Amino acid sequence: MKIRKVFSLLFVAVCLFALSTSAFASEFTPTAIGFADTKDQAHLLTPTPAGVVAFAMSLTNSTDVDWYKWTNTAGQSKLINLLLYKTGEGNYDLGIMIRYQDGKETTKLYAAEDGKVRYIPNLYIPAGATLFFVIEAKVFSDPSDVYSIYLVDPSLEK
Ligand SMILES: [Ca+2]
Repeated sequence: MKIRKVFSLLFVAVCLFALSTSAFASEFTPTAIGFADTKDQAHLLTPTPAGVVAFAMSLTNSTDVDWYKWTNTAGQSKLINLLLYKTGEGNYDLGIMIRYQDGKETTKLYAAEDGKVRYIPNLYIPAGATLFFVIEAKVFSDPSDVYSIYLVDPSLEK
């Protein structure tokens, strides 16, 4: 009898957790709808020192994409480390494009898959060039899955 009570309490606790998780998901979703859906609407980011998250967001559904950009205005070339990390079950891809100062652009190139991480170290961005990158769902699981972008300029002090 006592064990049954413990189990029923556990069951209630699990239900409460599930409820609060879904409440979070429905609350979170509207903020991500329509965010940075095209390259022209890319959200501007600024590189940070190593270990600092530049931005965190979520995808709304399997067809949602989020574009970001950064223009190198330092007057000299930069070596940038770009990393995507994601919580939850889904699996997200990281694609990059570089637009050079004369307007020429690369095609979209994808970072190699490494579990929940996509990592491109030592990305050479010439002066005046713009780095575009996009987060796409390879496998979409839930809109409450949060991804974090690390856009690191190692020459910056923390
Ligand atoms: Ca979006």
